[in-house]
Amino acid sequence: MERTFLMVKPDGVQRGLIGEVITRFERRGFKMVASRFERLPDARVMEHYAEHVQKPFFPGLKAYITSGPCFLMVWEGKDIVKISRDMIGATNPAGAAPGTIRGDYALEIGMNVIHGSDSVETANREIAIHFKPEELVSYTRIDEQYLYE
Ligand code: DAT
Ligand code: MG
Repeated sequence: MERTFLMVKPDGVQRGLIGEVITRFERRGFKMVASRFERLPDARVMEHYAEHVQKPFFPGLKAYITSGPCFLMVWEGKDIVKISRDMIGATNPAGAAPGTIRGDYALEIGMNVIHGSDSVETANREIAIHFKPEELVSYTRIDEQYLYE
């Protein structure tokens, strides 16, 4: 079963959207297998955003992502990487479709509420950056027999 790394960013935490985000993924049928509430240490920010460190927007991105606590999660389910990206919406909320998290709750690219891994490879990399293998909990949800045929 596929897993992905999702994180409610500091704006989402401050605006009280942790529950809304969790509810959307729970209702879709996905299963949370790990979570942590914390302010991201600088070293982990650099690792997580390695592909963006050299970009002009990185200083602002780093200041934003460390400006307050984040809610980090690992979720599991069939095709979750692609489906969660679809549920999150476009990087720039101005172009994010209504019904997506960014399309419903955000206005600007630098305050876009949530992070989600963009490929299975990225998901595995990001999960390993933020969680130890023993922090991921394997269990069966009682509704799985009515989610998977
Ligand atoms: P996503 O979060 O949709 O995967 P990304 O990986 O390209 O997008 O970028 C990571 C974050 O960096 C993104 O959520 C917001 C910020 N960002 C990306 N491009 C930006 C830009 N051109 N200006 C300002 N912030 C940007
Ligand atoms: Mg990305």
